[in-house]
Amino acid sequence: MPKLIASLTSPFARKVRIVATEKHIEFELVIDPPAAPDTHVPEFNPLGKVPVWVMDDGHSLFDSRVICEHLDNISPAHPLIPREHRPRIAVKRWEALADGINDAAALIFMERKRPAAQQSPEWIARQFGKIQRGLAAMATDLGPRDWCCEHNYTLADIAVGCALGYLDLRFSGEIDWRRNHPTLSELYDRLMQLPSFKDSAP
Ligand SMILES: N[C@@H](CCC(=O)N[C@@H](CS)C(=O)NCC(=O)O)C(=O)O
Repeated sequence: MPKLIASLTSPFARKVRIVATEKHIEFELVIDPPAAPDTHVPEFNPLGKVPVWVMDDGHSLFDSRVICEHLDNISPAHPLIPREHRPRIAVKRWEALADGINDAAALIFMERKRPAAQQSPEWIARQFGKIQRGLAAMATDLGPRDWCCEHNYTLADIAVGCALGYLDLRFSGEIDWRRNHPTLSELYDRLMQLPSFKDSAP
């Protein structure tokens, strides 16, 4: 059985777990936080990041975008990335935006773990700017629709949901995305009805 090396808080790993579940692909979840001193993650991903998908022949795949595309291709269940060029690129753009919010959020989280004197408030503010602009762009692009793309549930919704969930985990009380962007709040509530989202909540 393939293995997913992950941490339980990683929004990128959550995206992969949700995709695998929607695609009915079985896997063994191996929890290995990459910042732990005894982590084995670099043995599977030279970049030392999770998620990593280890196939039955021992070949490993990273990062989450590559893994999600792989999973969408190997199972016919519930297509999550359109095959046609324009809608496909639209889904990938949503994913890039949501993942970019996660990158900025993770960087702030790590910066704040450094001794106070070594932290850069300007750099933290720069990352917050990416998150706030990213949220505004997602709300604008979603408009009044139920789902991000083509009126269907796709990888775009999964990626956005994982970013929103991660903001709740790291910045609840600091970034009020639900009040500022009610349509994103409705989208997240809709996603949290799905067992794949409920079961992977950080
Ligand atoms: N672009 C990567 C990002 C993965 C990533 O940043 N993962 C974080 C956990 S949320 C990590 O492993 N960080 C450890 C490190 O950067 O050393 C992906 O989509 O998989």
